[in-house]
Amino acid sequence: MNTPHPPVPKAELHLHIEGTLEPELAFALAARNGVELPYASEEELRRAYSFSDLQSFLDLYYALMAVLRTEEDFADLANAYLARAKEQGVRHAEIFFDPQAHTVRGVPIGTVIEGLGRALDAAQETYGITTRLIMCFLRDESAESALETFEAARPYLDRITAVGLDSAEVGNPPSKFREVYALAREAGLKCVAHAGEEGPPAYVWEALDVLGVDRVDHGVRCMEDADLVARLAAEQVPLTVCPLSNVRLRVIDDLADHPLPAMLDAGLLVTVNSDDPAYFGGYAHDNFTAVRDALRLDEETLRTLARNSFTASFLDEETRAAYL
Ligand code: ES4
Ligand code: ZN
Repeated sequence: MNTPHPPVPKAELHLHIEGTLEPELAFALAARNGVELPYASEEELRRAYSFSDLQSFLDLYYALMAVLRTEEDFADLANAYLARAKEQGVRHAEIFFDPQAHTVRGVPIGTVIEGLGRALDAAQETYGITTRLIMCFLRDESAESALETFEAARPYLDRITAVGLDSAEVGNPPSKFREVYALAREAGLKCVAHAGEEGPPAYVWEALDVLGVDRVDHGVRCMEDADLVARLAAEQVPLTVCPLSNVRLRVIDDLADHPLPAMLDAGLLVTVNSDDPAYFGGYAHDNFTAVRDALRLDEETLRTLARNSFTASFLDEETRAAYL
């Protein structure tokens, strides 16, 4: 296809690797591993991608992971993502993974990290993409389970840049994970957390004040609290906003009503990301294009968003400067 405007170079900072599992790869891995999927075809599976809220998505997201079993599966998953990311202008990707979603099925954490690591180690050479890994705790699991997961990951911490917090937000506030975040910080890791997606502004405050996060994932509901917006703007805490995700999970009714422009106007350090692109209808550049069209963003705003993505990254200063 002829591309008159190549996608702007950008960093992807909010991307669940399990959320890049496309139906085609899901069926291929199911066949390879002898796993039965409750869908007759890729088309039938795609028809299930109609979500009413975060939980309805998570149910399918966790169910499809049954096909991920071996190191090779995780390497294939990450390579498929990186190939698409390259086409979308992604030069740097900070990638979430959910170890508990795999260990609960009997897949060792080492299999997950070594498999993803194998693909990521080759990414610079193969795709021209630098990468980081962010290990997420499932907030609807217990604090003890998060602590056990962190201890199981200790031998692999040299492969991990940050810890994160995801899954069902409401009823599972950041403060539940105070202890494991303190351990992660002691071990020299950066900290991020999903907050203010479906949950209230109070959860964003907790992510900042109790967990000490370096970035907030989503954070769109901060706009309901002027004091919180002032704090986030003053400290230039990055927010990794995921526009197509917000629409598909009904966090926002319509992309044309997305608070992204208001967030930029408020002086927030906002980035645009794809979250679970296989499920939400688009990768990084698709999200840029969608907000450009729905919100009539000009070229300068798009350049600001691309620049913010590198500014908000966990790259070392020298590498970041080379991108900016
Ligand atoms: C997620 Cl969109 C979203 N929100 C919270 N947790 C998640 N895990 C994967 N996608
Ligand atoms: Zn997410």
